Amino acid sequence: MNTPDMNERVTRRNLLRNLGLGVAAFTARPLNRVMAAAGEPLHQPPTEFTLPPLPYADNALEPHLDARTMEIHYGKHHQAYVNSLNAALKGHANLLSKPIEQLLKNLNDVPEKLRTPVRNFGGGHYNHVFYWNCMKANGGGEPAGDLAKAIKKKFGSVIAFKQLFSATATRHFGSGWGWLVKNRKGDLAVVSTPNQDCPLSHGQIPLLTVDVWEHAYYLHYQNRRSDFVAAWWNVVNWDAVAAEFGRQ
Ligand code: MN3
Repeated sequence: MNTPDMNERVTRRNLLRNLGLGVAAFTARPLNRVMAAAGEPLHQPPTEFTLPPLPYADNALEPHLDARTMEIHYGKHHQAYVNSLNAALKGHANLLSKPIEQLLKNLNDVPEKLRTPVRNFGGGHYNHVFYWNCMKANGGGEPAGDLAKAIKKKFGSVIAFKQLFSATATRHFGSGWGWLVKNRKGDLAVVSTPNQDCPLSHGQIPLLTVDVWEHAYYLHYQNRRSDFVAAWWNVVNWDAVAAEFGRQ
């Protein structure tokens, strides 16, 4: 005998099947989003920003980045940037449907009233997605191929590059990010940005980043930012960095 819950579930599933969306769409998206699509073309532009899945488990980067830090950093801090961005842009469908990269690259095209929220919350969203993707379980080691050649050409050696990057990230005053970027001339550069500012807004292409906000390390490393950055090299996903380098 069906319980009311089961009946409801069956009814929803039939509805989705009738809409041609299938159970996969039902499980992948909140029901209200699927229901809103009823009667609309299936390939609507996105109507809000969403938190993409973390590309690994919360504890995948241990012992270098602990599970509790990852859980709060991703599930609370990153989610809050996404929520705040959506709230700030509510009613601006033309902005909500654009890729975040595009908004950050062209901040001056964003209406002045919305520029600061896009810079802060949009930057917070983009920077965190980029950061998660720069790391993996059993990462670390050395860059290879064309990326390694470019690093050696610019900085003299991989060690010299790592020293400069670590020093830049560690000495950045206050909250912010350390980056390896490609600048306007196509040269590699190590920079830091304050708050949630994104290199894309300065005409730079991000290749690698480390989050040096205290929330990124305080639970495990307390005030020892340099220890965190030193440990972080052990989870760098050099394949992802090389892919960004090759893509641009
Ligand atoms: Mn952060």
